[in-house]
Amino acid sequence: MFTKIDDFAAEWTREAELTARVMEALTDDSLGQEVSDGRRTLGQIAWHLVSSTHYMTTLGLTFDAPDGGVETPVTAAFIVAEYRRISRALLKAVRTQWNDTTLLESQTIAGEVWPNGGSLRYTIMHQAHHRGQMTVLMRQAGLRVPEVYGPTYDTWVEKGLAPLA
Ligand code: NI
Repeated sequence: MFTKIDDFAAEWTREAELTARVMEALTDDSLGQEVSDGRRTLGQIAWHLVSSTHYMTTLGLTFDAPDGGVETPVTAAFIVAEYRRISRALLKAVRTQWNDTTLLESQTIAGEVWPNGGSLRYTIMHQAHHRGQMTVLMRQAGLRVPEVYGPTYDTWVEKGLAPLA
């Protein structure tokens, strides 16, 4: 969990940029790529990362909801623009409405007691989880995936190295 606002701010800034870069590689056609028949699509997962960020308002932070509501938008450009807006809004809300003491305070979420600093950690882990799902679906949709935590297949090849797999 986070005990310092500055630590969260630094990590969220890095992570949000990684997420936005992945989203910027989306195309409108790719948004319909399904996890499996009839299951969630790439567009729905990308939009989930926008809309789920707003969940932090239930913990007492105040910031604007995504413009697209709960329906998954049909353009990739809209999704990434809203992601950039709401990821900045979350950071601003945390910086201006919480402090290091607030991070140690707990709230009950679905019957479980969570310190606010733990909820912020969860928000980052949850985002990384769905971002990983996105990169697999993007490959399946024929897109090139940007580097997230290390080289991709393409960047290994471009460096003249044998890809690991
Ligand atoms: Ni989720």
